[in-house]
Amino acid sequence: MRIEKQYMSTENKTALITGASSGIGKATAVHLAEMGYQLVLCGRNTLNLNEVALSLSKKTKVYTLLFDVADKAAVSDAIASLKAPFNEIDVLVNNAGNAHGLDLFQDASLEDWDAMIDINVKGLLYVTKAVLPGMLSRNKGHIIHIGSTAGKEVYPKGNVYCASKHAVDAINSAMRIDLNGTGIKVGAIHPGLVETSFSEVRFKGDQDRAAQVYKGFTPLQASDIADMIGFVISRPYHVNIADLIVMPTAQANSTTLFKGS
Ligand code: 8X3
Repeated sequence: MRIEKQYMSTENKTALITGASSGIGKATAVHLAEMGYQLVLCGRNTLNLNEVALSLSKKTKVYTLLFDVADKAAVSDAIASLKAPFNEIDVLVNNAGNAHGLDLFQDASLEDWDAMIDINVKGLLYVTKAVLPGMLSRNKGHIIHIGSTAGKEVYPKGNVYCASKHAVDAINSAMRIDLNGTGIKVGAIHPGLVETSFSEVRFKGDQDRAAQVYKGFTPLQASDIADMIGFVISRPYHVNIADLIVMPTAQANSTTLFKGS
């Protein structure tokens, strides 16, 4: 049987990336601009977001949307405000997400838990719900969730961060069932240790503690995950990468890491 290969052309295609002002989101913006996508870059940090947008504007059409993914009304208003040529989203990269704290369950703060559930879970749902109607009306689109190895297993003191990423894992699987037959692809990429500002945010600005996380081995870089996203969205139409776990070679799982190489 001959399977017709329908590679996704990027001509006039638009990708919307949340958390695009730094880390994996920023690297993804750079990578997708290279691939020829038009970009809608979303974030909360005006200065950083504009800087990314400006640097990519020589390569492709870029539009920025400033909103907090955890603010339901702001999310739907921002997505509804998109006009041509940015209003037909072909690829949604649900990247915005953070860890707040690394504490025993009994010591962790409710504020940290709220932040992780609001951003990592509710934020992802709000953005997806706002983007989906357009994809459904066109019977096409590709949604990529950035999960985590913390969504596949739990580790000491990871409690609610791990729970939030397990929720992303469940949402990814559930959406694939409910959207089956609509023509929309849904998949997740689950990174292990990636050297970004992730640990600095988790440890509330403690740079020394954050740097320790990535010492003694070669961690992934944000560009490694951007590269994976580029791969996933450039498969032929009949191929959907549903779930992809990516770790540094030195990492076997959340608690097994070979340091000293
Ligand atoms: C990032 C990976 O191991 O710090 O989500 O949770 S980990």
